[in-house]
Amino acid sequence: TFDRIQYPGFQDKIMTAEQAAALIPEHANVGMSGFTGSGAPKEVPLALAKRIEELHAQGKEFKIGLWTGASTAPEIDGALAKVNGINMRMPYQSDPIARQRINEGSMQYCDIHLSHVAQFVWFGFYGKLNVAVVEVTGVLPDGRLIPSTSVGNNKTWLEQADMIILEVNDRQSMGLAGMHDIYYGTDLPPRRKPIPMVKPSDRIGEPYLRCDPNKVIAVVPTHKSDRNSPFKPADAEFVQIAGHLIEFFEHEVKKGRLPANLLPLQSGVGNIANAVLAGLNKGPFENLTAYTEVLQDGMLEMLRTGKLASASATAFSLSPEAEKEFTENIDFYRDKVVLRPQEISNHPELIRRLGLIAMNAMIEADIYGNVNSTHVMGSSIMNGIGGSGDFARNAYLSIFMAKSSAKKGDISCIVPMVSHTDHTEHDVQILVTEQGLADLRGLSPKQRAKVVIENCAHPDYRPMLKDYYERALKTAPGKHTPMLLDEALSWHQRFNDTGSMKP
Ligand code: 0RQ
Repeated sequence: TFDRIQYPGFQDKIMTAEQAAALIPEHANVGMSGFTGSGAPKEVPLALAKRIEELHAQGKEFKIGLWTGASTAPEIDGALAKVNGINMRMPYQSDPIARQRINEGSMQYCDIHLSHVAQFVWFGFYGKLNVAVVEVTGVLPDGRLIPSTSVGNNKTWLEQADMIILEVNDRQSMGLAGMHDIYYGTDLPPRRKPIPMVKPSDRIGEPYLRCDPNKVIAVVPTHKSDRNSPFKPADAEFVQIAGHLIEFFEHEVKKGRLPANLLPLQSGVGNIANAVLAGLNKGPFENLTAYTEVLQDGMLEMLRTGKLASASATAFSLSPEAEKEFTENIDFYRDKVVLRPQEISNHPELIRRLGLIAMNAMIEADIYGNVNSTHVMGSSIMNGIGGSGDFARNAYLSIFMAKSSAKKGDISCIVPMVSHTDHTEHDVQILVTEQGLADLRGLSPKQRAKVVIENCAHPDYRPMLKDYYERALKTAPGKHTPMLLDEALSWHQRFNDTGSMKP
C-alpha cells in the first residue's frame, strides 16, 4: 500500500522501526544519512535508542559507532547520546546532548574534514562499516533510490555497508527526483582520474543512488519532516560584517581580481553566514553562482530573486518557513539546484579548479591569522571543523568571520593566540568582524598583527592586544612571529578563572 516502494523485492522487507532496529548488532559501525538535520533517518535511530536504553537497564553493554554526513537531528545524535549509546562519533555533530557527552568524556568524537570521510572509509582507515541506515524519498521499480534532502555520504554507506536499512519518507517531496547528481567516477589511488567538472552547475553523475537489493535487510516507511531550525534574525553586527565583505568584493572587482559576478560562493553554516547571504541579496552583484555544502534560507532567497543563477550543495538546511516555500515551488528550484555527495561538494580538486570564495564563521582568530572554528577555551568542542578546512585551504579566497566579542563582551574573539588551531595562518586570507576587515594576503606575521588588531578587534580589547604585541616584539627572542610564551593563552585562563577575559 505504500506506493513509494516500487521495487517488488522490497515488499517482504517492509517492517516497523523497532523490528529494523533489532537487526543492528552490538558494536556495529552504523553509517546514517543526514546532513544538518536534512535527510536523516527519523524512526530507526529512535527505536535503536529505546532498545539500547532497555539493554543498559538490564546491565547489558550496547554501543554503536555512529558515522554520518555531518550534523543530524535530535532523533539521532540527541536520542543516542542521551542513552549513552554511542561509542565513537564521526565526522561532525552540533547536538547539545552529544556535545555534553563528548565534553564530559563519556563519548569519543573524531572530528574530520568532511571531504575526507568517504575516501577514508574506502581506504579502510576506520574499519568496517557494518550497517547503513539511509533515508530516501522513494524506491524505483528497478531498486534504485530517489535521494532525500541531503546526499552526504549515502553513496559510500550504501556501497560499503554489509547491511542496509532504508527509511522511505513520504513527507519528502517527490519533486526532489532529478535534483541530485551522484558521481560514480571516484576510484582509489593510484587509479584516480580527473573529476570532469568545470562549472558549479555541471551534472557529471546520475540522479539516483544505486543500491544492491540483496544487502537490504529492512525497509521502514516513515512520515516525518526534517529538523529545520529557524535562524536568528540578522542583528546590526551581522549586517556590518556583510557590509564589509560586500565593500571588499567591490574593491576586488575594481582591481580586476574578481569578475563582475564574483566567483562561486561557498557559505558556511550558522547565523553569520545566513546574514552575509541576505546582504549579498541586497548587494550590487548579479548572476552569482554557489558551490557550497549547505543551502540555507539565504541562498534560496537569492535563487528566487534571480541574484543567484545556480547553486550546488550536498544538503539543504532550511527554516520551517523556507522549507514550505521550497516544497511549494520545487519545480522552479529543480534545474537551479544540484545536490551532490559531500566528497564532491567539498572536493579539494574542484574547490581549487572552480576558484571558490569561501566564507566561514569562526570562534576566534589570533593576531597572526590562525583560526579556531571548533573549541571553546581550548578544551571543549563546539561542533566540529565540518567543511571549513576543505574550503579554506583550497579556495580562491579564504574568508573567516565572527563578531569581535562574545558572551556580552566577556570574550574577545581576537586573541593573542588561538586556544585551538583549525586553520593555520597559511589558510586564512581575510578576517572580518563588525569592526572591519583585515586583508592578510602577502603580509608578514608582524604586518598581519597590526591590521588584525586595528581593523578587527573590539575597542574594549584593542589596547590590550596592542600592549601584548608591543611587549612581545620587544622581548621575544625571535622577531618573526613575536610571542610571549607565558602570556599567549592567559586571556583564556583568565576567562576560566573569572568569567571574563578582561582584567
Ligand atoms: O553562543 O549560541 O550560546 O549564543 O558561539 O556563535 O555568533 O551565533 O555564530 O552560529 O555562525 O557559529 C564557529 C560555532 C559559529 C560555527 C561557529 C559562541 C556564541 C554563540 C555561536 P550561543 P554565532 P554561528 C561548512 C562550514 C565550524 C564548521 C564550519 C561552526 C555560539 O560556524 O561550527 O565552519 N563552524 N563549517 O556566543 C566562546 C568564543 C566565541 C563563542 C562565539 N570566542 N568563545 N564562545 N561564541 N565566539 C558547513 C558545514 O560544515 C556543515
